[in-house]
Formats: sequence, C-alpha cells, structure tokens
Amino acid sequence: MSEQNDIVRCPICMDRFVWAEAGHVLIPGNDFEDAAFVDLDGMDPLKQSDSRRGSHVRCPNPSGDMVEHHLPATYGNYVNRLVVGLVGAPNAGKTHLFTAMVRQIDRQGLLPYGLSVGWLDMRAHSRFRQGQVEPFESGNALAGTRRGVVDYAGILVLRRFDGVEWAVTFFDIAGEDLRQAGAGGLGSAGRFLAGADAFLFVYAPDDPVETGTAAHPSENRAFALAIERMRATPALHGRPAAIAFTKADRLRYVPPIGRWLRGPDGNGLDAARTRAESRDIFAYLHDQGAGAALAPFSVFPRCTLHAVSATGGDAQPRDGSRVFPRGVRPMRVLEPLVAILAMAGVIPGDEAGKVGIP
Ligand SMILES: Nc1nc2c(ncn2[C@@H]2O[C@H](COP(=O)(O)OP(=O)(O)OP(=O)(O)O)[C@@H](O)[C@H]2O)c(=O)[nH]1
Ligand SMILES: [Mg+2]
Ligand SMILES: [Zn+2]
Repeated sequence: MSEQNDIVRCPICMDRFVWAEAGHVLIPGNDFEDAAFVDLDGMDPLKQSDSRRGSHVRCPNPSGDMVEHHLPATYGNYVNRLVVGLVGAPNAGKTHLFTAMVRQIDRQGLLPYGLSVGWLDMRAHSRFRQGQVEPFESGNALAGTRRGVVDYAGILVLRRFDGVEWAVTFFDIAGEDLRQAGAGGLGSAGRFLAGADAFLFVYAPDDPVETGTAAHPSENRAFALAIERMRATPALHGRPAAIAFTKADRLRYVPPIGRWLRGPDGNGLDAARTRAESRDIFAYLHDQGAGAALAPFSVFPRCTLHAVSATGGDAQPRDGSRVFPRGVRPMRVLEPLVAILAMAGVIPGDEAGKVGIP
C-alpha cells in the first residue's frame, strides 16, 4: 500500500527505513558471486540512475534480526507498493500456480485490465523463467519449494494507462514453513505473513496420491495462521484476499466447479460474476465439510473464491521424475490475482470497487 514517499518497508525483514537514493549498490556480475559494491555518491546523476537499474541495495535491516539481504535498487522509486503472499498447505499447488501466473502475465494477460507489465529485477526474472516457467511449459512438474528460503519470488511492475505505477511483490514460501510459523513466534520464513498487503490463499481438493496422508478437510494450518495473524494485527484489517481453489481440473465433471473452470478467463472485470462464482464454490466447499478453506471469509471483509487449474491435469511419474504427459494447460490462473488487484485499488474504477463486496 502507499506509504510516505521515502519510507520503505522491506518486504523481506518487514523493517521500515528511509530509502537512500545514494550510497552503495550491488552490481551483479555474471554470477552472484562476482557481484561488486559500487559507491554511487558523487557520481553523475544520469550514470547513477543507469547504475541503479539492474542492481541491488543491501537492506539496512535496522532491527538487525536477519541475515544480509538485498532489494532491487529501484524498489524505493515506487510509491505504490503491494506485497502479495501465497498461503497454503504443503503440496497445495502454490508454486505451480505462481509459475502459471507469471507465464500468463508475460503473455500480457493483464492487458485487458489496463495494465502493462515489467519486472523490477530482470535478472531474477530471467532466472525464474529458465528455472521454472520453461520446464513447466515443457510439461515437467516442478519441485517442492525449499524450506527456509525467505525471499520474494518476483517483483512485478504494473503500469496503468493513466501512468500510475505499482510494484507488486510476490512471496511463495514452502507450505511446511508456513505451517510451523506459529510455533514460538513467526519464524523467519513466516514473517511475511505480518507484512503482506494481500493474501492469495491456495486450496486444493484432497490429494491422496501425492501426500499419502490426506489432511482432514477441516484443518488447514497455513490458512489458520494467516488468519490468526490478521486478527491480531489491527493494521492488517481490511486487506484483500482471494482463495484460489486450484487443481480444479480434478473436478472438471463436478458441477458447479467444472462449469466455473470452463468459464470466462481473462475477459475483464465483472464483479457480479465474481460474486456468483464465489458463492457457488463456497456452497460446494461447505457441503464437502471443507470449513477451514472458507475461514478467510470470516476475517477478510473482501474475499473472493475462484476455480483454477495451474496445469490442466495430473502429473505422472516418468523416468524418476514427474511430467504432464499432454503438456500443461493453465486455466483461469490470473482470476484470483485480478480480484486482488481490483480490491487493492491497483485496477481503478467503479467495477473494481465492487469486487469482493458480499
Ligand atoms: N491436477 C493438478 N495438479 C497440480 C496442479 N498444480 C499443482 N499440482 C500438483 O501438485 C503438486 C504440488 O504442487 P506445488 O506447486 O509444488 O505445491 P506447493 O504448494 O508449492 O508446495 P510446497 O512448496 O511444498 O509448499 C505437484 O506435484 C503438482 O504436480 C493443478 O492445477 N492440477
Ligand atoms: Mg512451493
Ligand atoms: Zn530487509
């Protein structure tokens, strides 16, 4: 959300500090190890801004409670900032969903909403494309997220037709870290729950094949923690949330899920349609006894529910790894994000103002 011009909250450690326009930046070499700190003080302003692009600054982390970490050196240029946290149980499908979202964003999937896109950290984005999006596009299942990694998964720059720009930071951490974040404080990986401006809850129908131990449908520890945090932190009240009911391909013949999954995808905002979809899926999950999946509705005044599929079908084992034999076919993966962007005011206008209002 918007803050005072030069005060930045680091999305990694959550400290607030005054953003310094000069000082040292970390200019990456070919490898992160080759990176070199360069002092911009006294440098010609034109060269300075050139050097800032593509480089990083060390977060001063005033509270000194984290290992050294870095932010893109242009992060502070954006007055409008939104941090979106993906929340969900281990194996829920957060990483596949996020990867499918990035792929769709890169295909200009947000243009129908008046948003053109860029990535704040192009190097990190290229790495993500190579390491995640490309294997995914070639039909390979992605690995589970490494535990203990506290870093943003990507920072998107959205530019509206009226020229207003937003920096949108995404966090996708391991579900197991989220699950344990409650035990004895937030834990380093779970602290992003405290600083997220919006939550993308990821819920999947039970999956006995992968987990072996299907969780009790009414229990979702990752959701519960985010909600607890929300209740305990008045500053967070009123933040938007969307629930992605992912892997809906498994329910493609089950009404009303299948019908919504085949429904409009990327056709612009329609608050009434989103309300109807949220109601239908709410009723379905309620019938299934999946109360925990619906818990976000009890704390987030603006909350939506969407049937999505990151992959279009199940992965199957092949030669020691897992593949999608017919390739991937993401369905409606941007719908939850679009709802969040509308609720957060990133997408402006009357229709956006109605999204998520019960
Ligand atoms: N059928 C189907 N399977 C999916 C879909 N998305 C993910 N999966 C499968 O679900 C498994 C877990 O997906 P991930 O994206 O790694 O889950 P995660 O929530 O990031 O898990 P952690 O990183 O461990 O927290 C993978 O084996 C995928 O093959 C989907 O849309 N449809
Ligand atoms: Mg993951
Ligand atoms: Zn920091």
